Amino acid sequence: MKEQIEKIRQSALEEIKNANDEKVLNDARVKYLGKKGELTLILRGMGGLSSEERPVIGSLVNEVRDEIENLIEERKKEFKVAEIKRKLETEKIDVTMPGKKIELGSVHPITQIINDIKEIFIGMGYQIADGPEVEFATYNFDKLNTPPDHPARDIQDTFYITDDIVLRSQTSPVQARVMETQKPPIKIICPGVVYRSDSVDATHSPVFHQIEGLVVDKNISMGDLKGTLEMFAKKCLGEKTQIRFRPHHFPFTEPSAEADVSCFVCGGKGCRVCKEEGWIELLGCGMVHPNVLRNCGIDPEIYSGFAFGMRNRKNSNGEIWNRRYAFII
Ligand code: 2NM
Repeated sequence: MKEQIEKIRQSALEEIKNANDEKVLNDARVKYLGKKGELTLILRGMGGLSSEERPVIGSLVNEVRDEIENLIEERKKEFKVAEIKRKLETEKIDVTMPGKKIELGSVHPITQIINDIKEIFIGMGYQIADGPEVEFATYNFDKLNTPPDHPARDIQDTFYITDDIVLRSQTSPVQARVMETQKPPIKIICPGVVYRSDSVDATHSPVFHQIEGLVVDKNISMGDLKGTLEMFAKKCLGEKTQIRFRPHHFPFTEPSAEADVSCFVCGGKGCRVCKEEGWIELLGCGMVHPNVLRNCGIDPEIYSGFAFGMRNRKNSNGEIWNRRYAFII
């Protein structure tokens, strides 16, 4: 029996010494010291031994068991130390390394041009106004002298929430609200998103940005309108920019006009951008219709005003490829 125990000792110690991971150690523990382990079986079989042999074999088994256990523990510690060493070597942090670059992004081109235009008008003494994008049809149409049978009110063109509530198709309802609540002099611009029932194509989007302006005071004339918009065009597109006015029609202004600017690419000679015209359409404008003033609680016998509106246009690739183009009708 002694030889058998000696054999077990030899092979157990051999296995444990050669182990190269913890699993092998655990397997060895089960194999030799587990419930059905080789050493355990020897202990169980000691019943048949003489009373002299029993304590000798018993203490030998205990000695071998301790030896095996100690070696297993020792090897486990070795593995732990090796693992820590490996981690220390592979997971070094160099605190002097530059940090990860955080991408900042940039201001959207439409926001950039809106900000520029706001600055120009703030510099001329204007205030910025805003209002709801979901708007009463009265504010979007009726107060602005746009009667119920006007084509712009067709469900083909405007998004209706109910019969009386629409997604605003222009920012003029903001101006109607300002006229109702503030006394002249009024000098405001209203930048914002507007909605029209258009399918997306190269030059259309159902959601787009608009900037409208309104001045109401005593003695405001078409001369004020022309001077203001000329100043704006030069500040926005360059001091060499020329502006011209063509008669037009809008329900909320009388007289009404459209304004073109000399092409800021070719200076007016004609090029691809201005389609060889030398001029590019910039905005719509006019003297506020007396009905509009009256509808908003302002006496047209005392006050007059001008208004204008411009919207952003996509280029033929469906993108704004130069922020100068962003607000050209
Ligand atoms: C335009 C063209 C002409 C306009 C009119 C008004 C208001 F509220 F005073 F009646 N706001 N904006 C207006 C005038 C807008 O957009 C092309």
